[in-house]
Amino acid sequence: MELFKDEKEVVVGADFSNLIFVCGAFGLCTDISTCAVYLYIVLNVKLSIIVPVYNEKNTIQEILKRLDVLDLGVVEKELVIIDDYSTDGTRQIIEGLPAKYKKIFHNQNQGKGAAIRSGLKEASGDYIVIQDADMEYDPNDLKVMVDKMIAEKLQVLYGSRRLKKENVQYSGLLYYFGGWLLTVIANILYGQKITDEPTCYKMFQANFIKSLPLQCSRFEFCPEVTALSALRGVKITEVPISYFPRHRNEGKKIRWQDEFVAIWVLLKYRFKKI
Ligand SMILES: Nc1nc2c(ncn2[C@@H]2O[C@H](COP(=O)(O)OP(=O)(O)O)[C@@H](O)[C@H]2O)c(=O)[nH]1
Ligand SMILES: [Mg+2]
Repeated sequence: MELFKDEKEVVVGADFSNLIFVCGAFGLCTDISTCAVYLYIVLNVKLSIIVPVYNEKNTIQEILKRLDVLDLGVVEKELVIIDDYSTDGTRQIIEGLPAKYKKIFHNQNQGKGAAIRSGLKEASGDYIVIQDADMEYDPNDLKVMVDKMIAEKLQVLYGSRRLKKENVQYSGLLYYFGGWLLTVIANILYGQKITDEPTCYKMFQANFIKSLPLQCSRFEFCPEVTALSALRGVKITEVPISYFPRHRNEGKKIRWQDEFVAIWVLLKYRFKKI
């Protein structure tokens, strides 16, 4: 009975998409007890958004504002911010944030992958996604992603920049070609059918990603998590997402050398015993 009381409150106070979601839940149920269990699951889901940050004083406040107003409906959200020893004033901004954010401070710069691994230890959500501290991605896409994760009981879901035809801008030809090449290599080596391997928006069931033996420290988080997921038998699903690329002079830190590291990581895991 408690469940139905909760459900009523959610429907009354929810936006239209929540209503559809909850009605969808009813539609899937064959009997009242399955329905109660389904609703219980949906109403207790939390998404942890891990934000690795390094020297992003121009964008950190704006991206956090966008994440604050992001409405995930019945899904609760948790923000885990990792400052990777920023030296441009970003650290002081993060120190001054209210306690509702989970904050982690590295005492030396270790790289995006190391920051994500620190974030994973603190994340308490059922689902986990990575959000860069720049403005290249639109947090509103996270709602579509988490709803799909739940509805289709996925373990891994990538947001693909290539699947959205309106995304015509790229940070540069090298970035575009580099991303394409990594995608092709991942598909060939791991039998995937994805269109955007190095996307930042990678969402996981928390238990799944926490069980992976991640070792990355820098940008090789992406190829490592793709390789390890595939080796666990996951066929990665994608949804189209928006993309607003930034350039080197706007703070983009990934460099062409990182492309070779990423290729090496994809090759290494394919032929390594883990
Ligand atoms: N923790 C941490 N994050 C980093 C580091 N370098 C870059 N980042 C973060 O990683 C994200 C992505 O960086 P970016 O240069 O835009 O490369 P992208 O992966 O192509 O988007 C941003 O949020 C950066 O602040 C680093 O050394 N440590
Ligand atoms: Mg970025």
